[in-house]
Amino acid sequence: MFRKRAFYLCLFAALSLAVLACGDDDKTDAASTPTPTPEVQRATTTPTVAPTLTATATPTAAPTPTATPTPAPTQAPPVATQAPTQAVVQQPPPQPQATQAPAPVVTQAPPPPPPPPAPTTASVTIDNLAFLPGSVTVTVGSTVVWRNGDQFPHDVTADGGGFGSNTLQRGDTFSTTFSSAGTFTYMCTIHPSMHGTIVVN
Ligand SMILES: [Cu+2]
Repeated sequence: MFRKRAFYLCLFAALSLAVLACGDDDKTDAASTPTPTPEVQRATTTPTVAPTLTATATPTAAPTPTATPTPAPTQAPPVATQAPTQAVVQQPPPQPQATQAPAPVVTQAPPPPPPPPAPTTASVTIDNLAFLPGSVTVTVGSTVVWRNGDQFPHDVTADGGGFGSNTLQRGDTFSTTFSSAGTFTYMCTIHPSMHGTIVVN
C-alpha cells in the first residue's frame, strides 16, 4: 500500500511538474504573442475611438448652442420692425406742417383777385344845379346812379357820347355801368355849366 501511494504521489508530482512546465511554456508563448497584439489593438482602437468621440462631441455641441442664439435675434427684429412701423404711422401729423407752408402762398393769391371783382355802386346827387360829388372814382364793372334831387330838371350826358340819360325830373334816377377803365366826363345839356367826372380803375 505504501508503495502504491508513493507511486501515485510520484506520478502526481511528475504530472504536476509536467503541467507546470507546459503552463510556463504556454505563459511564455502567450506572453510573447499576446503582448504585441493588445498593443496593436489598443493603438488601433484608441485612436479610432478618440477622434470619433472628439469630432462628434465637439461639433454637435457647438452648432446646437449657435443655432439657438441665432433664432433669438431673428425674433427680436420683428418687434423692432413693428416699433418703427408705428413711428412711421405717427409721422403723418408732420404733413400738416407741409400743408401749412403752402397755405400762406394760397393766402397771398387771393389778394390780387379782390381788386378787380370789387364793383360797387356809387351815387351822384343832382342838387342846386350841381353834380355832387363832382368826381367819383369806381372800379371796373361798377355802376353809377344819378338821382335828381333838385327842383329843376336835369340830364346826364357823356362828353364823348358814351352814355346819356333823358330829362330827369325831381326824384328821377339814371344809372350806367362802366365796364372798362378810364376817365369819363359828362355834363347837363340843359345847364352847360354843370360838369362831372367818373374815374374807373
Ligand atoms: Cu341841369
